[in-house]
Amino acid sequence: MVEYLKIVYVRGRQVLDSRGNPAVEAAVTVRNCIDGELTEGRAIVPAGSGIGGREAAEIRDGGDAFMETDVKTAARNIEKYLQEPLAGTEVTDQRRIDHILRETGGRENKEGNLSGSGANALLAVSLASADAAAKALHVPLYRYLGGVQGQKMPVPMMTVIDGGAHADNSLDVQEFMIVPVGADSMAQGIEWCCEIYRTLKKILFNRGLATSVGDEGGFAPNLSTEIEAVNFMMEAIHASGFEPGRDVCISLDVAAGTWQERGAAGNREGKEDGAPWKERGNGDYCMPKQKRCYSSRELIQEWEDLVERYPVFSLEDPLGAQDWEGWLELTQRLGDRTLLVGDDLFADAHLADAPGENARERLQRGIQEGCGNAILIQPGKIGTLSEIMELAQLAKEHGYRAIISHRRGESEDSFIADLAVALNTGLIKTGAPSRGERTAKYNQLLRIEEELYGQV
Ligand code: 2PG
Ligand code: MG
Repeated sequence: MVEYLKIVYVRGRQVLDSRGNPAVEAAVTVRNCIDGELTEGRAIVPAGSGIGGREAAEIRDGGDAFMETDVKTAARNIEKYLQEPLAGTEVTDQRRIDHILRETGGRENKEGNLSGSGANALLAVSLASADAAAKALHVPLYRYLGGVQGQKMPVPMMTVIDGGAHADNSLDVQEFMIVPVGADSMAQGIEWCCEIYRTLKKILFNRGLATSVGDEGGFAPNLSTEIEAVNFMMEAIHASGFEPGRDVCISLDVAAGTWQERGAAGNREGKEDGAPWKERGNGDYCMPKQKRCYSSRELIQEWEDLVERYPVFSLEDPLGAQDWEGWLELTQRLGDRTLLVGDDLFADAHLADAPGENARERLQRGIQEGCGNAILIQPGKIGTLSEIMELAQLAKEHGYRAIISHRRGESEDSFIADLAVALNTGLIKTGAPSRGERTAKYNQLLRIEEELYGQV
């Protein structure tokens, strides 16, 4: 391969995510072999809820109780372990870079640092390399990543109410979203959603409910049921002058795996018994806040009723990641009417009972067994950029929709906006139209749309 843009430095630093938690930023500097010019690319890898170590190995201990020193160590390790193997590599050879990252990161070393738990550091370098390449070539990132083909603006799946692990309110469903399916453009879709978001705020305020926001910028009122939340959304859609189903649909990220976690309180009578999930062992889903429990079968029925009553565009993780049987039944019953999105279902690498399984293998299993019809792609849960692209391709080849997604803990880095356009996934999930780390993605999408299609 002709060497044109060589990597000269690879650095890491600890920066902040949107919750004040530490995150890893990587900086990759390349030298143009023709004129000697130096260009730096950067990327910050965000973090999620990190349910009990089920997520692909970040340098954290999962969840909020992060180990500060470990994030710092991960950042330092970028230079310590990756500078040497990457120096001199052609930065446009992304596959080679990612191969080197996997080889180096997967190797045991005495400190045990980059092995396994350095996934966020590796991804940061992988994305920063692409950013450096695009900048050095003076092409927009989406075009560098997607070439001539990357031109489809995604429909935003915009969060308007937060619950579950993302907010300290009474709701157990993690995200309530609106999807402007009838909009003619990305810009119009964002405008519609913002109008509905503002209307919802007024409605909640007028009922004396809280309008403060959760981790992803959605409102976080205390409501007695999830249906109440859905009804407020429907009211806001109507009051903003849109027709539910035709103009705007509803999506939920249930994150039902969090209803099965060890220690999830509640029993079938609705009383808190504190019995840990594993000891109960009956396959039930227990809403940790509202203390209502469902069997897999009962929960499937709930989702069917919901889809019958409301214009549901998608249900993400409506069942737990180990409930393959339930997923099969749900897909048979609802798969032709709504998107059934696997997030934890497919990205739950390092499951205690399936060590070493990665997102690709889990998606392959889903495809073979007929579970779900869409995958949520959160870069932090997958691996390097090449692996993310391969996963999106695998989904596409088998008729699964792919949704590019943000994380709960985010940053101002808008890489996923460019990635969604480059991969033509047609869908992006990146929170509410509030909080700078969420609007950074929407604003970048607006710029890209203007560049591709002119002002709309
Ligand atoms: C999800 C994501 C993003 P987290 O579950 O889809 O909303 O949340 O970053 O907490 O995994
Ligand atoms: Mg999810």
